[in-house]
Amino acid sequence: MKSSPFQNRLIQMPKRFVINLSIGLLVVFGLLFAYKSSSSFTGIQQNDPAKLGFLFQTDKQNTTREISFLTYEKRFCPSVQQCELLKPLWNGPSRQVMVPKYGLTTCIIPKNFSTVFTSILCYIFDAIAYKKEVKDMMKDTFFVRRCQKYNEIFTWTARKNFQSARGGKWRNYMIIREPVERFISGFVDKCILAKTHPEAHFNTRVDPCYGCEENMTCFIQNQYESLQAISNGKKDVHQVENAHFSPQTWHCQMKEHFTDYHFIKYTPSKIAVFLDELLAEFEFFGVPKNVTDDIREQVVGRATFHATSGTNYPKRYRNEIENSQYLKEMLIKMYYYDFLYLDFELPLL
Ligand SMILES: *[C@@H]1O[C@H](CO)[C@@H](O)[C@H](O)[C@H]1NC(C)=O
Ligand SMILES: *[C@@H]1O[C@H](CO)[C@@H](O)[C@H](O)[C@H]1NC(C)=O
Ligand SMILES: *[C@@H]1O[C@H](CO)[C@@H](O)[C@H](O)[C@H]1NC(C)=O
Ligand SMILES: CC(=O)N[C@H]1CO[C@H](CO)[C@@H](O)[C@@H]1O
Repeated sequence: MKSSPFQNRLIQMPKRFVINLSIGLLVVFGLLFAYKSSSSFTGIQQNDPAKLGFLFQTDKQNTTREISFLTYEKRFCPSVQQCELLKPLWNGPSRQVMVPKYGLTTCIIPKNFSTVFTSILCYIFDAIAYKKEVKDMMKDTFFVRRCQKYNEIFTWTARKNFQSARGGKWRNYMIIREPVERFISGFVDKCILAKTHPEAHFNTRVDPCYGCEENMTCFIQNQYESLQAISNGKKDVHQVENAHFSPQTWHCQMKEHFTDYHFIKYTPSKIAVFLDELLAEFEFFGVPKNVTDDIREQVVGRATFHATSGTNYPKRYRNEIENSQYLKEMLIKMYYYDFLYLDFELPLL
């Protein structure tokens, strides 16, 4: 279980800063000078973790990543007025699930697996009651959610109503996905497969997928405009499309709480490895072995949450993206700050 290297770096920052202060400063000034556009250069905008030295925390050995991000930022965001990148860390929804008994929490970014994760936390929240009431945890879906009324909250401040049994300490998980993979999976799930799954309620959604059918170019244009409107306060985020395609860094009050989270990268094809790591952590924090074993048994090997993987669609759309400069640019404009803050590589243009 690794937290984002960025986060690790952040935690170790004070020490590193002391050691690397002079080198670091030289590199920073060097970079700024190299871009010699300090007047129009937006840097990462104000009020975000960049102020903590995030982007400019250049390792002497390796500035490739930082330089490539700065290059893209300069290209798509030459000034605040002409910025095509979606805003960083805009505060969208923040649904949190609390497990005081073991001092564990998670903030949920909507997507297929988040439902499963919510059920897992509900199970460990009260294993005995859960076992009695829920026969099949994979059927404890979003619309059922046994625990909803007991341990779900929607703001960071509401956490004060809960006491962690681990001396007031909380381990705050956040499950994140590679932005392009997440986009493809969301598109296939919400715009294509949903049409043939009655429980996905495609037909009762308002203007589902902007009427784009299977046209990803059409969809991404509309989705980008919709998110821009939201971040400018002109639209509400509560709509299936916006909830699933808004940047991950727009969720969970990351603007204030980025450094409080323990990030875990999730890839559906590696669910078994992922669960092993997660459940080993749970055991470390005191969750009984018979409970984690039961979770493993009920979740691994069940196909529900890789709904899209049995089809050809993900491959088809991945190819389409790889061959389209336009789609790649749109993905960068939408998810630049996800790539940056959550430590993923930008698509190459
Ligand atoms: C430098 O960054 C590149 C791209 O992220 C990475 O592949 C490489 O391993 C890094 N090198 C070192 C020495 O960290
Ligand atoms: C997909 O949508 C775009 C933008 O709306 C449009 O220009 C293009 O012709 C559409 N492609 C197909 C195959 O319909
Ligand atoms: C786990 O074991 C404990 C103690 O042996 C027992 O009380 C509990 O019911 C078990 N839980 C499950 C889910 O099997
Ligand atoms: C666990 C869960 O919510 N799985 C859902 C994932 O998405 C597919 C397709 O929309 C559903 O059929 C699953 O129930």
